[in-house]
This record gives sequence, structure tokens and C-alpha cells, in this order.
Amino acid sequence: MQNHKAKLRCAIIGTGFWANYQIAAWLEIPGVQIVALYDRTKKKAEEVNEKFRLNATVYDDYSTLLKIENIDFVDIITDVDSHEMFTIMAAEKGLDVVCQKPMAANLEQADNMVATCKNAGVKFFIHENFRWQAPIRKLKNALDAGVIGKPFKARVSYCSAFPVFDNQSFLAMLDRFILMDIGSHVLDICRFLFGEFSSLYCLTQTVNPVIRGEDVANVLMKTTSGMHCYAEMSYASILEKEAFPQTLALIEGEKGSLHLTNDFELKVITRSGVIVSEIINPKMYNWLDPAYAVVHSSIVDCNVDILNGLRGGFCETTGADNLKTVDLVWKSYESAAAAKKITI
Ligand code: 89V
Repeated sequence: MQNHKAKLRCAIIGTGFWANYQIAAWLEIPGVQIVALYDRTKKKAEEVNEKFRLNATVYDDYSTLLKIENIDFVDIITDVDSHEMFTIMAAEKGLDVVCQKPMAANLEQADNMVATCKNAGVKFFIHENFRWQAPIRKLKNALDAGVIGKPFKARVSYCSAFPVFDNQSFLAMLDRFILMDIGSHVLDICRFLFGEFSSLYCLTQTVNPVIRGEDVANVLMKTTSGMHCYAEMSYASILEKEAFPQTLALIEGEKGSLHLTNDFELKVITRSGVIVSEIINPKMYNWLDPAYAVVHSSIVDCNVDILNGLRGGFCETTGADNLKTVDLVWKSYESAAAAKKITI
């Protein structure tokens, strides 16, 4: 059992766009010390080391970092194609692993990552932060409080026209885009809210002429208890109110409905009308990008949960749990390719 007083020593693997927010979020919570940085482009790691005044040791060779550094865990923030390699190498050194979503480039790699970490006796957590967004936590609390009774259908939406490729240009080159990048989040929210699913039917399309993968996906699912859940995601949606990067939801139950709508407003509706209307703003930090506020803010809460797991406590987003979300993503691709309903 870890000494809760001692800081856990961390190596950040990959110092690109997202690492800037992941590091800032780790620095918000006591208990972790970033002692090493890796990037295949050493200069990028050196710049991040300087930006955050980490005084960490910088590497452009992962094997050397693993050989030299005395660390407790790695936080892998590289492109998805390298997640399996970095995870396996850390596990084989007996290190706990935190890895960014999507866990892996395919289900087979994800299975291998979970199995390898289990066999090596190391902890494996996925940094899946959408379920940690303040509005989503509040929505789950209201659902679990029973204010709308037993839910029978829901719509969970992430539809935007935000130019996400401006900041994350690699996304435009992916053969599989929105289910991997956003489905990994939205389908995890669906699991967090409603539990596991027994079947799904998915349709995808590509609207943006300059990207390779799908930028629209619509997934109709049924939970193991029979509830209907429609998860829609799009980066081609030109709507009256741009909601990026909010996930909106409408959950309908036997006694009423819960509506999480634009700008973090949560309404509880019963036959008497709107009985509650509350704005659940994300906690703001001086380092977050206002355009990504609800997402960047949730990185801190997700890191707190992961740190609890690293210390031997409970963590929601274990590799084994996230494997079920990865399975939904790939079953969605299977359904879209075959244009048929898939039993899970
Ligand atoms: O968090 C992510 O996965 C980013 C987003 C733009 C959704 O914040 O891709």
C-alpha cells in the first residue's frame, strides 16, 4: 500500500497539445511529482519542462527513461497507435500505467493492454474525463435520485461545427474519426449513466470533404434492462447554438425528464412543468482554454480519481472498465459497415 504522504513519481510520455492540459491538471492536485518527460522530439519535451518549470529529466528514448528513472507510473499522452507499445513496456517494468483515450487503435490491442497489465500485476487506468464533467455528474445524481422515475429512453448528443482540426490536425487524417475520438467519450457517458448495453445499430457518414474518417455517427442502443439510448455525434452540425465541447442529454422517465441543455443548464421536468432549473458551471482554472472549459476542467477531477486508484483505492475508469466502452466503439463500426443491428 502506498504511503499517502509520499508523492507518486510520474513520467509524462508525449508532450504534445493535450499534455499541456494533462500536466497543468496534475499540478493542481497534491500527491504527484512529474520527474521525467519523454517525447520523440526532445525539444518539445524541453519546452514543456521549461513552460511548467518542472525541473524534470527529459528523454527522447523511452527505454532509457524506463531504465534510469525511479518512477511509480507513466501517463501516456501520445497518439493512439503508440498506446499499446508504451503501455506494454511500462507494465513489463512493473510500472502502473495511465493512458489517454482512446485506449488503443483496435479492440485486439486494447484486450492485450488490459491482459498484459493484469498479468504483470500493475494498475492500468484510462484517462476518460467526459464522465467527470460537472454537468454530467449532476445529471447522474439527479437520475439516481429517482426524480424522473425509471428512465425508458434517452438522447445523448455531441453535435458541433467547431473547427477542431485547427488545434488537432491529426484528427483529419484518421481513417476512423468521430466514433474513436468522440464515441470513446459519449458512449462512456452512456455507460456511466445507464449501465451496460445488449444491442446497437449504428449509421455513419462523412460530410466534411477534406477529412478521411467519418464525422457523423448515430448509435441507437438498448440497455440490458431494455431502455433505449440514442447517442449522436457530429462535427458537421451547424446549429442555432454552437455547444462545443458540451455533451447534451435528454433522459425521459416514467415520472418526468431530465434535460441537460446548452451552457450547462439542467432542468427537471414533471407533469407540473419545469420544477428545477440549475446552471452547473465547470470549475475554472487559469490554465484552461475557455473554448474547452468543461473538458479541461474535468481533467483535474479525472486525475483525482485516477490518483485514488494509483494509491490502491477505487477508480472508475480502469482499463478493464474502459474495455467495455472500446467494445461499444468497435461494435458501432461493425454495425455501420454491415448496416445491421449488433448484439453485444
Ligand atoms: O477531449 C478530447 O478527446 C478532445 C476534445 C476536442 C473532445 O476535447 O478531442
